[in-house]
Amino acid sequence: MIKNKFNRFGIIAICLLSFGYSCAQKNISKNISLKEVYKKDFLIGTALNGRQIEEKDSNAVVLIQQQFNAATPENIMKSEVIHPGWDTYNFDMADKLVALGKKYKIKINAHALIWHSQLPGYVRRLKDADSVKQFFTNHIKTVAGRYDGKVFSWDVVNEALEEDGTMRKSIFLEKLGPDFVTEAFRLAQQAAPNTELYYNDYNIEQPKKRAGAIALIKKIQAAGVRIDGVGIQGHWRASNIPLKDIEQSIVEFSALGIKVMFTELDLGVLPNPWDGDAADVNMKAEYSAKMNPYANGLPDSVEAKLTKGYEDLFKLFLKYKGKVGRVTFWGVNDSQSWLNGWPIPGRTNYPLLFDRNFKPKPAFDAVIKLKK
Ligand code: 9MR
Repeated sequence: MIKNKFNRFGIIAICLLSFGYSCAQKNISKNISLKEVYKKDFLIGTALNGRQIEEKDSNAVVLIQQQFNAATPENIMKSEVIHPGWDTYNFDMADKLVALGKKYKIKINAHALIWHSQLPGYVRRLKDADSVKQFFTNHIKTVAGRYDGKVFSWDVVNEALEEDGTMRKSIFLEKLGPDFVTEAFRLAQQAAPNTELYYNDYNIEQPKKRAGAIALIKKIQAAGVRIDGVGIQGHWRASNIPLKDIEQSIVEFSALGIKVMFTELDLGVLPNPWDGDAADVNMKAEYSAKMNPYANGLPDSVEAKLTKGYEDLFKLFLKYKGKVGRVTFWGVNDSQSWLNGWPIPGRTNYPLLFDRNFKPKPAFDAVIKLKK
């Protein structure tokens, strides 16, 4: 009898405890929200892939609406997807993204209007300057025009610079000359008068590339063309975040009278086959188990580095909250990150604030704590 009573009591106690635990779990995601905590400081964004835009990934959908008030399409507005033939446009996914933004009150940053990468095959094969010019003009007018006022902002030109600050040797530089950046903004300004217009690139916090970006932005401004902001992508390594350069960049870019955005933030924790950080999608290296050391989980010491990295960065972003307009993570959770496949395919990386089970990581807590 006594034993039975104890059993019953024990079962009730276990139920109460687990009920409390699941409430606590819900509270983490229900009540603590990055976008709420940072709402007076800057927008908090995420990159969205196709499945997330179509709301096929229900766990992601929960986080997207709770945590973010800005979103960038990871791939579906790039020219190879949205403009697959000379006279053919595919607006299906971009329209769905705009609808998602409306539904969850998420500001959409469209990405990327003019970019040398992920171009449709027919553009890569163009030989004469006139045809390239025609594609360039039609593309900007049609795509930016369609989404004017429906998206909040555009990455008008993406990655037009080399590491030394000179212009990247792309099809646009080769066929249209160095003024193509100013021209892209001029056309975007006409097609999308109600949309903010940004220049976006990686490593532009680095002094030489930053100087190139500043020269580019000044040139656009000197031509009387509108540019509203600059996006520093922010693909860094947790163990090597260039905080001083980032701070200097916020100061120098904002002195040009434009907003500074961190547009593709992720902090890789895996060994890099080369020195330095980059985000050039054409760079690839061979897989080896040695280069994938955390396939079965992240050691506490590395997790701590990641947490500290995010804490340092957000401290800096908060210091300049009047100048920083948005901080966007390049993915909702670790499983989605491009860093699992680049520069070495098939690795397990941990660069974001939510883990593979959509649970907030210690780095999330650290970022939230800065505001408590
Ligand atoms: O995250 C994107 C990945 O899914 C694509 O395969 C890749 C292809 O070019 O592009 C990735 O996003 C890039 C972004 O559009 C521009 N900056 C660098 C990003 C990471 O490569």
